[in-house]
Amino acid sequence: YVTRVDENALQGTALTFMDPYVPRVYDDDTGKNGVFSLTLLNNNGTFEITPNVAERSASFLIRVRDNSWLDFEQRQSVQFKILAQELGPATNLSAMVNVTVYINDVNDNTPVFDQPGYTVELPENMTVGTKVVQVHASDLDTGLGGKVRYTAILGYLNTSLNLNAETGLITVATNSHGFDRELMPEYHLYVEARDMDGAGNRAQVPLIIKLIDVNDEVPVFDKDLYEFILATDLMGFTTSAFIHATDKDATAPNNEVRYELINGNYQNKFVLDKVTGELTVREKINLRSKKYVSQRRRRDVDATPPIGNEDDLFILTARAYDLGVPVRSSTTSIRIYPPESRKRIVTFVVPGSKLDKRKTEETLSAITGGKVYIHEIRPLRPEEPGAKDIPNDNPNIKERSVVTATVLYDSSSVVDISQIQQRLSQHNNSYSIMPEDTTRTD
Ligand SMILES: [Ca+2]
Ligand SMILES: [Ca+2]
Ligand SMILES: [Ca+2]
Ligand SMILES: [Ca+2]
Repeated sequence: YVTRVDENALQGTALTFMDPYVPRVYDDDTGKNGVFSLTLLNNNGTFEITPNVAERSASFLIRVRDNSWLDFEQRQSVQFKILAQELGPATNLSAMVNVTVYINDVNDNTPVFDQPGYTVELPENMTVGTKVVQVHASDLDTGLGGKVRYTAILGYLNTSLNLNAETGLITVATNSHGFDRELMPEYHLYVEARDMDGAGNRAQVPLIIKLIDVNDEVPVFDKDLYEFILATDLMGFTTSAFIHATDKDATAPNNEVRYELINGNYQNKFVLDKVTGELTVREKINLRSKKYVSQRRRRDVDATPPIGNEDDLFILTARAYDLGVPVRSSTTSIRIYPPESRKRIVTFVVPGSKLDKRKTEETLSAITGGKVYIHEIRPLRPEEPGAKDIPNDNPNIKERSVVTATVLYDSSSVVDISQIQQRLSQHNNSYSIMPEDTTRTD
């Protein structure tokens, strides 16, 4: 007898025998001599036969009793015998027949990846085409049930990766992939494989991409401009004088910051601590010598003394650099004012949109009686508080600007009202004291 059964066939599944196999047994004896039993030999309890006892003639039925042997991946067939044994007291004749049951393969295995997980290390600045990893999964089933395709990458930034469905090769899909060591040290994704050529059973495996920090962040100073005032003894400052920059890189030495003065420190009057960023005075500052030097530098400038003591102002440029490769750096300005200075950050609302920075500084200096250093000039937005405070009935005033400046007062501030009055009288409106541009100034 020969037949086929699906693997994993459930208990009770009957074997069907097709022509020429007729599931029938008979014994031509009559009476008790025609009574016989039917048993299965050597099938490990996989099948059972009914009836167990018959007389003269019977159709038999073989059913699955225990399907643990019906695993195509273990064996392709089960072979056993049927024994028909007479039971009469005076006779002991028997017959045996071979049965071969071939097992049909069923797609009962999911693909299995070669590794429980894939972990790779890549630099955060990897570029398009960079190989991430090649995954592989196999499937025990035969035919289409064992044909594996790699069908998906799942998880955050999965669209930044390409997956070859045939080979399992994963590459970086774009230069702007978004993997950033400063945002996350590692990214957890999954790779999916399916049998039936991509339409069947699914399997997933973790893919962990660990990013290696690259020196792609520049140290950035907390401020564009640092201002310090010399103490009266000219040996230090009125406050501790630190500059500070932050480097967002994730690891050292890419985020280790050092400081240096790169401009303005004539005669090495100032010392900048390389590590802490603290600015100190090397030895007592001689202001007159600085005046002398700067007067010599600009002796062709007009003889009128500037308002305040501009000559006593030191302007340094400092650089913050990291210890990564390649080195990245940025700069900031440091202004050091003479002793007795009183400085205020003041925001002025000024008519006009194209202000001349130097002339505006002069005008604001005349009005405030201090020395004005402009940081920023920008247009006044209509919704800003200051926008409402200026009357709109003057047809000449269409645009206004916001000027942010440091106003520096030394021990003797002078406001010359007559100078302001003179500017007012030269023009019929009060706003014309501001020099809007070179053609309309004064
Ligand atoms: Ca199978
Ligand atoms: Ca399969
Ligand atoms: Ca860096
Ligand atoms: Ca980095």
